[in-house]
Amino acid sequence: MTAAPKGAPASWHPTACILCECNCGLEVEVGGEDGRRLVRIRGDKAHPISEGYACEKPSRLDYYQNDSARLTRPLRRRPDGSFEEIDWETAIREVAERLRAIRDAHGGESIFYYGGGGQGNHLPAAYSRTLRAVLGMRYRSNALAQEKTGEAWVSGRMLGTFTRSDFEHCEVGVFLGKNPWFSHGLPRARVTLRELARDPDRCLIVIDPRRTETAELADVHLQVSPGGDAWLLAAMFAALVQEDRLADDWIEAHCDGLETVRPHFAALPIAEYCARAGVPESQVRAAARRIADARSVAFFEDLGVQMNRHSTLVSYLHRLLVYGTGNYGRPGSAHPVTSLQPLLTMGSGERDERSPVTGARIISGLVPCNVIPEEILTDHPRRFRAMFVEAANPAHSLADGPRMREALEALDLLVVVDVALTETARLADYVLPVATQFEKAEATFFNFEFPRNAFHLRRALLDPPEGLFPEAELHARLAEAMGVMPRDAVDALREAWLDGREAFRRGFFTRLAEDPRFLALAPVVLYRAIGDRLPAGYAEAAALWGVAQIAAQRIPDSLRRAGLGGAAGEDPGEALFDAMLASDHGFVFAVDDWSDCLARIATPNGRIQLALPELFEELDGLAQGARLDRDPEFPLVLSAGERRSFTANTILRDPGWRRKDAHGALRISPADAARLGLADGGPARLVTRRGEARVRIEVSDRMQPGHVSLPNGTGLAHPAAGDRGGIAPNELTRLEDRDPIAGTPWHKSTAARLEAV
Ligand SMILES: Nc1nc2c(c(=O)[nH]1)N[C@H]1C(S)=C(S)[C@@H](COP(=O)(O)OP(=O)(O)OC[C@H]3O[C@@H](n4cnc5c(=O)[nH]c(N)nc54)[C@H](O)[C@@H]3O)O[C@H]1N2
Ligand SMILES: Nc1nc2c(c(=O)[nH]1)N[C@H]1C(S)=C(S)[C@@H](COP(=O)(O)OP(=O)(O)OC[C@H]3O[C@@H](n4cnc5c(=O)[nH]c(N)nc54)[C@H](O)[C@@H]3O)O[C@H]1N2
Ligand code: SF4
Ligand SMILES: [Mo]
Repeated sequence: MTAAPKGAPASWHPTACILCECNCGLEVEVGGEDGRRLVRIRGDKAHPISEGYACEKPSRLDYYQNDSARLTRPLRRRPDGSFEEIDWETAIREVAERLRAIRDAHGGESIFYYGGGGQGNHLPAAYSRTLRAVLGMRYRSNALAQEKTGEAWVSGRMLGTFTRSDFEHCEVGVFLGKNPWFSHGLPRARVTLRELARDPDRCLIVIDPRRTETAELADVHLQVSPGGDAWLLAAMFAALVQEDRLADDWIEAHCDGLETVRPHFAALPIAEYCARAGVPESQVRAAARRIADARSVAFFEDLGVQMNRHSTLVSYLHRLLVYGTGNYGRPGSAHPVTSLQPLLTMGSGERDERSPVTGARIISGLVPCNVIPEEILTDHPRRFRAMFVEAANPAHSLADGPRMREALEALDLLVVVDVALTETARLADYVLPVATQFEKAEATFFNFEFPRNAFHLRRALLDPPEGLFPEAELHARLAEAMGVMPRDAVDALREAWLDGREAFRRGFFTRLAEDPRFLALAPVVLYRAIGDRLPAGYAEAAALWGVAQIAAQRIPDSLRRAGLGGAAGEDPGEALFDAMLASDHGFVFAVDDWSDCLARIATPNGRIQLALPELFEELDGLAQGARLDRDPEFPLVLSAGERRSFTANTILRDPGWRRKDAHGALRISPADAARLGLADGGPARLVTRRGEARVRIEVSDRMQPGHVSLPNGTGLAHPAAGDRGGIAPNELTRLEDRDPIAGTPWHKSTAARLEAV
């Protein structure tokens, strides 16, 4: 099955980077002594989106593939807390039995699913659907519910659909709490940024308290005070309202509610708000005018505001600027996303679903991450009693690490599916190790480009080591152990596949018509039926056959324009699936047209809704908060978790991978360092309301006084870590520091103080 059999001469193989959502196409030379090393890595010129681009990180991917501490056997926790290795038969049987027992005693709703994929691996989420459906696991979450759910809520109500922006063609590009020079998030980020910065007719605007690498390139850097964005954006929109610079005709043609919104800004004291935001009023007004006058504006909001105070309100204010200036639906502006499989479900808010214990708003089907411990640590009858964690590390990545660990330990059952003995796996009752992302077919649904959008199914580069297999196999075995795998359907579909797609499709849909519950089993049935009949290295792609059928129903025109399913007698779903299996370098699956964007506004009346009354109280309340009150005990604002050159969430665990900043230093302004008597490279004690840590100081003139920052993804337990490795940021953050609407954390505004040691 491997593309590079042991002992064969090394050669280049197409795959993708798994370290951020861009998933740049890569070519990898597999070799080394044991034939299992990722020896050399380069950008893949044949990839339709990244076109040969890659940043500095993927050259270190062998630290992921060949981690010295990789898990090799299933582990079961002993009563004394230590682990013992068990065989797979025992592991699968016991996990299935214990999950079922909890379901029988307390209902499937008491079993919580977390994860399903990180930056490179979304197929586990497809296969786990079976487990979730069979057990009736109603509640789930993942990392999106600590960053994107506020934005999704706003976007859903205003537009009924999610949007991204066209930075390649915009006249003005605005980054709000985002540092794409290091975090990327748009294709070929550094190329696009440089082009934008170099062109005298275009304008790059960065809103960030730090003078980031992106800000250094910018024409305009609005160096907002940490957490001051709501005042800044409110002032910008108010300037447009008061100077009569909104795109009135466009608004009248496509939007509702301006008359409800306008009074909240008509008399807003712009000077006061600018002072609170820490940005000169003249600069704020000039930036607002530049946006209003531009032919097209692209916006990107990210963690600097999404993990901060007023985050949902800021997402709203940001969109008022976008729609208020008509920047939707034309080249260089915001556009809808044609997804192969939506990552976030959207609604215009008619359903109000709540978590069982705390009653927190569930957005896009995801329970807010910050309430998870409170949904466990209680005697409430509907509490979560068990958790199935897959491809995620919540004990490290979610707010309040100590409380999260306490919650995970209080569960009746914790099952963790991972490649490494993570902070979360250490607390599990069962740890189920799986094949890495280079040992199975994988893909992500981070497909956001427009008007051409691409998908990349990667083939396995290597066989997994003896005794390990992918999540697809794991979920198939769990279904078999629970006695729900319909053997007859598997056998019939296996046969039908040999008779051709027509017969296969007929067989599948006939079965589905007879029994609608079959849909939930489809992922593992498909894997068992056709996994081993797909081309070598693609077995785990089986479930994508189903994804392709659904996409063919949902976006037939986009597929057809991409050349899929347009020919007479050609079925679009089959054409899409075939293209997946035939495109080692990725392929364009959707071609859209800017002229269709307005028709894709998915609110009930097809118009953009500018008024979100739920947010007006918080908006008006900004007037009272216009003076900055800092607790004298915690006078600093800590950004707990920033993207740097060598950070990649917790995907690479051995700190040896980091070429720079191995210690994950705390960055501080020269003025604060001098005042506190702290030296560059020296130690200090960092104290927050939640915890404290000994940090290493990096004095940096990129920081403004009062603001300090720590990297994200550091402080991992690893045998090679020694005294390196840095601080786990969530030892310092709190659950209650969260957005009132979306429950997203305020990691970027953690109150802190520093002491000399
Ligand atoms: N190198 C690297 N790249 C990554 C990742 C990684 O781990 N490492 N992770 C990926 C993931 S999962 C994500 S979600 C993205 C996130 O990508 P980004 O959101 O760009 O990441 P951050 O560096 O966490 O935060 C962005 C900026 O917010 C700024 N900020 C802090 N406080 C404030 C504030 O009050 N207001 C404003 N306006 N800005 C503020 C910070 O100074 C920082 O420059 O990156 C992805 N890319
Ligand atoms: N304080 C603070 N906290 C943060 C952030 C911050 O800025 N500040 N950033 C947040 C953000 S934006 C994000 S996206 C989250 C990310 O946090 P998480 O969603 O928890 O994910 P990752 O750290 O990316 O970890 C992915 C896990 O998948 C495992 N893995 C890798 N490959 C495979 C595979 O093939 N199969 C399986 N089953 N597992 C695999 C890895 O070993 C790792 O344990 O962190 C968040 N936490
Ligand atoms: S931009 Fe992201 S996906 Fe591309 S090479 Fe860098 S880390 Fe990997
Ligand atoms: Mo993220």
